[in-house]
Parts: sequence; structure tokens; C-alpha cells
Amino acid sequence: MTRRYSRRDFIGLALSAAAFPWLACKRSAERVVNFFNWSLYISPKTLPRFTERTGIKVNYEEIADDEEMFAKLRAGVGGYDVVVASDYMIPRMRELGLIDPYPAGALKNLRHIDPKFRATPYDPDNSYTVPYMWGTTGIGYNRGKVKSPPQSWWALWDESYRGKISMLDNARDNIATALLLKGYPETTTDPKAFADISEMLSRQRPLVKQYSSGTYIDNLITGEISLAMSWSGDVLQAARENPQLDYVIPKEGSYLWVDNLLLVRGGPNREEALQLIDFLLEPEVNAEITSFVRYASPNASARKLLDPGLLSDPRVFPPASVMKRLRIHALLPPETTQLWNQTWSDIKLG
Ligand code: N2P
Repeated sequence: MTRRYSRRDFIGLALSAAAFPWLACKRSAERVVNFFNWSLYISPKTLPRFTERTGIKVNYEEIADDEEMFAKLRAGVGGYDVVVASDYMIPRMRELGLIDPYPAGALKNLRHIDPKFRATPYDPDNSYTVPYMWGTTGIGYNRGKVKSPPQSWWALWDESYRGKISMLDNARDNIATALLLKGYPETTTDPKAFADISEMLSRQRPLVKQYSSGTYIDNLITGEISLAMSWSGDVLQAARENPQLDYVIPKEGSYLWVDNLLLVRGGPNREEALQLIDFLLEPEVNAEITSFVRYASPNASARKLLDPGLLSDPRVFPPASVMKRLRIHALLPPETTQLWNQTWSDIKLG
């Protein structure tokens, strides 16, 4: 049986990463790279294959969300070489000097990336980002536990699901979705808009069993949660374990995001980092990751290798009719991001 690559699978790696052994002593003979990626975002075969091919050991650590990664890098926690971060984080990370540009010509496999994912608003000159995977935010649900398949975001405000609802634990998804539902532009700073969405998210709070961006998947699998604001591939991976699980992009629309491989400034193993990133861009490697994680790949050559069933799954690669309802996150100035974070932490504190 195929299994999700869960936190438990990483326990050996995570334990060694937790102790940060590479910070203290890097044996000169040993080549390593320190990779900080989201949970549920790689195949179990990928990193062992890289090590087998190159002899480079990968210290792999998982991020729960962008904010955690950003906070760590900003606080100067050193030792990372490669991190994965969402589109909207890039300009801010660049501004703060947390990431380095890619040296020209360093990645021979960059040519496999679909040009649609280059020259983006968050990296117009393609210097800081290599797109890794993309996906959407929507609702994961258990068919056996809902009255009918949810079609609207408002299902997450339905009293009859009290205690069976999970929401992602980050400001970006929650505030952006609330603004969208109330018809405000994502860039607004209007106090009325923030009062409105605070009321709406606070009203939802008693119905919410948990705010989580990682363990919600386990609770969806066991049936403890019936409905969850989710990331597409996480739910589709979980559906391999519980076939009752499904994923929908609500009719009001939602967000798509592109996650990127970034070079951390001051990373101790730059050469190894570039080798790892170039490996992740190889069509066969990328197709294997895509098939496993069920997120969408921006790698055009990898897409040609995918199972046609996966390519035509509208939950993974949304068709044009659904794409019309999706948007990417706005790039917000720091003061607005601060307002979002403050609003979110007030809501959570209650
Ligand atoms: C897998 C990846 C989620 C990415 N958990 C959200 N940008």
C-alpha cells in the first residue's frame, strides 16, 4: 500500500536536524545540504536517491508554514541552505536580505520550467526563485460525515459541524479568504473591512476544533474532523488512506500559490544546494514527486511523464473554468502584513 510520507517517516532525520549537528561540526569529508521544506511535500524516494547519486547527505527539516520559516530565518537561525516559500513571501525575504540570487547558468534543468511560471510579479527578473510545486487552498472533507458535499466556504461556518471543523493556522489563508468572502480587495487597509472580517472569523471560532496546517490531515483521516480549510495535495495524499476524503475549490473562488526553492543567504553548502535544486528539477524526479504529493508541477517536461489520470484530475490541475475563480495573493507592504498578523493573533486569542 502506498503511504503518505508523514512526519513519522522523517523522525530519524528530524531528530538529527533538531539537534542541529551540522551547526556544531561539519566534517570536511562529508558533503551535506540542509533543506527546509513544508510537510507532505516530497516523495520518500527523492532524497535517498539524491544521496545515492551524489554522496551528498540531506538534513531535512519540515516547516509548518511560511511564517515559521520566515521567523526562523529572520531571527538569524543559521545553517539552512535551501528553503521552500510561497510567492507572496519572496519580495519581503529579498528586501530583508534573507535569500541570495541564483548564479547565472547554475541550473541546467531550469529549462524544464513552464515559462508561465517565470517572470512573475514576485520575481520579475527570475533571479531569486525556482518554482517547486503549486496548488490551491480549498475545503477538504469527509464524504461520509457531511450532509452534502460542501460547495461554499460558508460550510465552514455551519453550526451543525461545530467541533468538526479545522482551519489552516496562518494569517494569509484565513484573512485573504475572509476578505474575499466579504467582497473586499486583498490590499485593503480599511478599518471597516478589518472589523468586519474579525467579527466573521471570531464568530466561527467556537465551531473550530483546531487551527492547524499539519496535523489536520491526520484528523481528517481518522474522521475526527469532517471539514477542513486545506491545501489541495495534502487532502489528496490523505485520500489514499481514507477514500472518503475529497477536496473542493468553493464556488466563491480561492487562491492558488506557487512555492519556490530559495537559496538562503549565508547557507554553508552552496554548491550542494545547487546540486540538490538541479536534481529536483529533473523531469523524472519532479514527476515522481508530483505523483506522490498530488500538488501541481510547474515543470513542463515532468508533466509529460505523469499519469493521464493525475493530469486530468481537476483537484490537482484545475481546468480553465475553475482557474477563472482562482487568484494569486497580493504582495502587501510590511505595514499591511503587520495589520493582518495582528488581526489574526487577536482572533485566535479570542
Ligand atoms: C504541503 C505544502 C503546502 C504548501 N503541505 C502551502 N503553500
